[in-house]
Amino acid sequence: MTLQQRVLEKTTALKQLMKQEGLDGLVITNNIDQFYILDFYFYPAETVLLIYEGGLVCFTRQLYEAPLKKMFPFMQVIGQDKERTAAVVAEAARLGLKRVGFDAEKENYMAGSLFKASGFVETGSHVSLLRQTKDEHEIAVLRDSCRIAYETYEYIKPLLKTGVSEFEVAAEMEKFMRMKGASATSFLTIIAFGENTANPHHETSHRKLKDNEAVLMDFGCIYNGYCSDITRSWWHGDKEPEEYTKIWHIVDKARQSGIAAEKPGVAAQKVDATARGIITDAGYGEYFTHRLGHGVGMEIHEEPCNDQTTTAILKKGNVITVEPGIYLPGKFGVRLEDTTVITDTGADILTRK
Ligand SMILES: [Mn+2]
Repeated sequence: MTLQQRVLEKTTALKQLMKQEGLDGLVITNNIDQFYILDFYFYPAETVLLIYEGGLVCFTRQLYEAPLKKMFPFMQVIGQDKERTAAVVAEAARLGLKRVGFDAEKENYMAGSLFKASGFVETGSHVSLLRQTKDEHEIAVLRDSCRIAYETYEYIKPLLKTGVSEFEVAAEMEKFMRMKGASATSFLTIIAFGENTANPHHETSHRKLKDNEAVLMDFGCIYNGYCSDITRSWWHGDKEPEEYTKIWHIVDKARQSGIAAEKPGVAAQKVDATARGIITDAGYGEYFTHRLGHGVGMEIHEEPCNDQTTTAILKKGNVITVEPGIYLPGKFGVRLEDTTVITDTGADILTRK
């Protein structure tokens, strides 16, 4: 599929959603949403897209005007370095648009106030809704991104020697991912040794690895615009405590049961409940202190979320993590995480070779 066809497919889907809500125009100011639609990365707050039945208008920095016109001959490009919000309002009036929506969740207060004062209406996140369901092209890219993360784990595991610091390990992994073509990490790489593994959101530090202690790593990369997310935990040394082995296997069973529960039509809440049930039944419920997982795509945390209160129903093309954990304060913790995609009949693990 050409870039033009992909843009057309996405704008057509958006126009469908706009129609359902009685909108004849929609402004998109979030740069990741813009990246999703155009496959072109703008920095935050430098571009506004206006979609309407008859076309697509892009208000952006002067320097992008010529290259964008070339890339997207079907798009009207207006290079304007200042007062873009007012220009969008003026253009909507010139086009005779009656009801223009803006994303109330993502809009910043200043621009949102001006849009509202100009008669634009607050709407939900239409682009976020589309982004929840990944198409074949997106799944292929996510598969590559997750494969790189998995290969990084395989690469680094034998290199973890006593005396190495959490920072050194993180740096080595991040270099490996960049060499594989990743543009960045998908979030701050978490490397935890010893008692640090009992803190689910540990901040990587100068702490050095000692003999016989727990290791936990939670990381991912951004590859061609899409994020990966993986967590692995293991014992460094030959004197693995019985309790560590025990909780590792409980968490692994919870991870496998969660993934086995995933399929189209199933409530995301039920996937959380299935995995959580394994940990609770084993007597460690109070030590699993976070949600089971979250959607992954162009951003590391997207919908649908995999927790105890969500009303989301899983659909083919959703990409979500399953990441149960048990954290024993002051001692050690185990978390095992895979990124998965919902298929016709179940779920596929993406964080693998
Ligand atoms: Mn995660």
